Amino acid sequence: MNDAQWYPGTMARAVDGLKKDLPLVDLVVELIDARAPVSSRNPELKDIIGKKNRLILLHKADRGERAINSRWLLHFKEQALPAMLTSVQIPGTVSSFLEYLKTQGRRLRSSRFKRPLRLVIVGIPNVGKSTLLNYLVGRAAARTGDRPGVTRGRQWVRLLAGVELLDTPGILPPLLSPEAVFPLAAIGALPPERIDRQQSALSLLRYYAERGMTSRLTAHYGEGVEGAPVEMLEQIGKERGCLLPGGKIDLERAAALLLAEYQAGRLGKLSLELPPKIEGEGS
Ligand SMILES: Nc1nc2c(ncn2[C@@H]2O[C@H](COP(=O)(O)OP(=O)(O)OP(=O)(O)O)[C@@H](O)[C@H]2O)c(=O)[nH]1
Ligand SMILES: [Mg+2]
Repeated sequence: MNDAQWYPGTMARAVDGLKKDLPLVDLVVELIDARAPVSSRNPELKDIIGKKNRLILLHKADRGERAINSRWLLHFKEQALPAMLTSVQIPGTVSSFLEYLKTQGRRLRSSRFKRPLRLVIVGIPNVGKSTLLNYLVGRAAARTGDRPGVTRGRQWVRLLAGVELLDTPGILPPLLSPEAVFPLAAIGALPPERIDRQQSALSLLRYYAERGMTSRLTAHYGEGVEGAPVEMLEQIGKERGCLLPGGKIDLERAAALLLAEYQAGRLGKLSLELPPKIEGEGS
């Protein structure tokens, strides 16, 4: 599938907008999802922004596993890519980000440019761009929503003395490789009509099993959730009363419920992608 096709129009406009805005900014903040740092990045961004400074925010860090979040940070460090963990649920992380901006702003002011640091936040749909912006600005400067593709307009906002933020839609298309479909569906980055809920739910259940974490599911849905992924989904449907007329289990509803509960963080922290092994680390 061509990734330009899956979000027609909106994506092309967002990328064009970003290209126009780039000459105005000093720093591009790439918001990615800490649970899926591979799939939630746009691989073309590097070429789009060229030599411009970049900072990666592994956002929604509250939803990722702490140890894995830290390993991802190390991974980006090893690639010489500046990165930080952020979450609007963990205020200290946003303060650290602001400190970083303050330092960069000071650096720019004392350089020959003598002007504020200007930045733009970009990221794939639903990664938390508007929420973070609202949090930073401290008022509802941008609309937020739990559906992809909500932001439309754009504006400059003054974040700190010497730091200005451009609120663009900044929506980048993720690359829809076969491996990316499940993590992107699980983090809510795909339009609902593009998601095969049952497949995504089965992938999520298989992933819990692979990670040896099915006890999370039994703790939440009951001891009977075991066996192959489809059996687990059936059991979840049974436990939650997802039944079709005639008493058959409504797997579609069970799948939607599981995905919604994962997205709402009700199943605990779960990182969906693991960083490559770090040198010297045990298995
Ligand atoms: N757990 C958690 N949820 C967050 C965080 N930041 C944002 N969210 C939630 O993520 C969802 C999407 O947030 P938005 O700010 O609308 O995302 P966006 O990137 O602007 O999305 P589009 O405008 O559709 O591209 C909302 O339900 C937010 O409440 C965070 O740090 N942690
Ligand atoms: Mg938005």
